[in-house]
Amino acid sequence: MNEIRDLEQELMAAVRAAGDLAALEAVRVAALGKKGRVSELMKALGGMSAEERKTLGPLYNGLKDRLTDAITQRRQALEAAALAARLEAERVDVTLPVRGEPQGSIHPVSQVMDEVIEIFADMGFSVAEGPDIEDDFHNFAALNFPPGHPAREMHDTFYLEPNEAGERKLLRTHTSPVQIRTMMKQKPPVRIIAPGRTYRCDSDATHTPMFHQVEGLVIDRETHMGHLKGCLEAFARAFFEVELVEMRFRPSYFPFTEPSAEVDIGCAFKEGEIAFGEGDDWLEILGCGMVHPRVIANVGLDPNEYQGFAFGCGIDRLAMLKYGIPDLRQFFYSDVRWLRHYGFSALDIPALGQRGVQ
Ligand code: 2NM
Repeated sequence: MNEIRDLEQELMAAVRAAGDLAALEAVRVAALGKKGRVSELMKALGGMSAEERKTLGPLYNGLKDRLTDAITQRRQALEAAALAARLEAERVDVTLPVRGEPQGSIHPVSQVMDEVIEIFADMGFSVAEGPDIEDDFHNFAALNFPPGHPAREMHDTFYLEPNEAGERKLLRTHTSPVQIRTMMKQKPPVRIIAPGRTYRCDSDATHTPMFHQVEGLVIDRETHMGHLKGCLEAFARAFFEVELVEMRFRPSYFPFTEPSAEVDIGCAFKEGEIAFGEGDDWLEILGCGMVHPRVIANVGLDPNEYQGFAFGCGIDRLAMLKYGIPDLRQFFYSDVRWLRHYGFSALDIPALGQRGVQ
């Protein structure tokens, strides 16, 4: 009897002393495994007299049950402790900033591009893109530039070396070739804007050889100048964030539109600042017109069936106007002090939430 009690005390002490799950498992196997000490005792019952079995059986069974309970409890305690230790070790302070103070900023040209895209996306336009290196057909011929038109000449267009066939590729001088490509592969209705880089061999205080444009195009069966005016007015109100924008459509000329117009918005200059919307002055913001029937035909559509409008404006100029940046050339100096002053936070989502297209 004493031996059983001593064995129980010894095994219980071993259970309590087990410092981790592996040690506890070793204790369990040594006591209750196939060849464990308690299992061996149980096996020995078989060779005993009925009398002995009657007294020792319940004692062994009691020992086995209490030991099993003790091991289970110890295992749960060790598992809980292991989990707590892991949680402590892997603790994340969710209040810590991910990268400390944000570094760098969004360039005003990128900011304005995002704003313009968002406004037209709200009106159902999608964004189209095309190559910066173009051919004469997409950049000029399809757009109804007559041979010998001044814009084709060397001083305006950057030409690449001619290939064996004598064809010269060029850097696109506007994003209109994207419109041509879109009309040639997509059945009307077409409603796209094409933002991107454009290139002209021109450099002074108000021109850089690379600049940014966004052009828009709508082609459908009955699209007319009323749609054009409504669309541009909605854009101007959203972009300049004013309820009322006076607009003036001045007759103009582009080879690819007929009629063509340049668009001014009302403004006032006071104390060195511009107020957009109304006033005594006008600011030119974009060019536009109804797509020339010859352009429609050049992309393989029937001009008697389809018509539409297009517009184009310089992003750099829009950015200068909206954010009061005096010199265009500063855009391209990559001066971090300038960017710190004029740049935008990456989290500064285009501020059009409240005043978007209505
Ligand atoms: C402008 C002004 C007016 C224009 C026209 C086209 C196309 F491909 F449909 F013919 N794309 N962009 C356009 C029209 C561009 O920029 C001042």
